[in-house]
Amino acid sequence: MTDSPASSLSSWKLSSRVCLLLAFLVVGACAQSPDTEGEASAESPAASSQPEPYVVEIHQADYAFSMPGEIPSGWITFRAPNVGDEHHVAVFLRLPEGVSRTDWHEGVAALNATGDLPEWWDQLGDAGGTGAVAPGITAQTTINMEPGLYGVLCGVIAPDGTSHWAHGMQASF
Ligand SMILES: [Cu+2]
Repeated sequence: MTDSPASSLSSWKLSSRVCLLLAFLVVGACAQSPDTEGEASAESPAASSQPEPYVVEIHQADYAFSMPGEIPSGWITFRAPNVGDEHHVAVFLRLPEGVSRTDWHEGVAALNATGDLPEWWDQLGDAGGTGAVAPGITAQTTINMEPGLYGVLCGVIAPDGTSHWAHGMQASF
């Protein structure tokens, strides 16, 4: 026996911390399972073998989104740096059946011009998005995206009293 009681105690503390860390990782994995079980059970026998999520960058400026127009379905991590001088948010809205991306952009333009909502506006589906972030901050969220078309809006109000989307902060994918 070469270990002193003190070093045995410190190695016990270390291993208990490792166990605590592993417990957090297991809890984290379990917390995701209700959403992932459909596809994960067929392809991914263990959490450690799952591929990294597909990452999409959404640059938020005053007043425009810069992001890809095509994104795969499935688990997507959206990273949204705010490179502007005002707060920004990226809200994803799933377009209803029969509404094209052109319809979306024309509908938002008409809303800005007249205040009239397009007839399909109440059929838009909430599809998540990133929270409001201050200038210089990056928001990040991971969402299981269903196949389909999506509109993106920033609804923050500019100093002139109109929405950021009315200033052009809208996109689609
Ligand atoms: Cu904005």
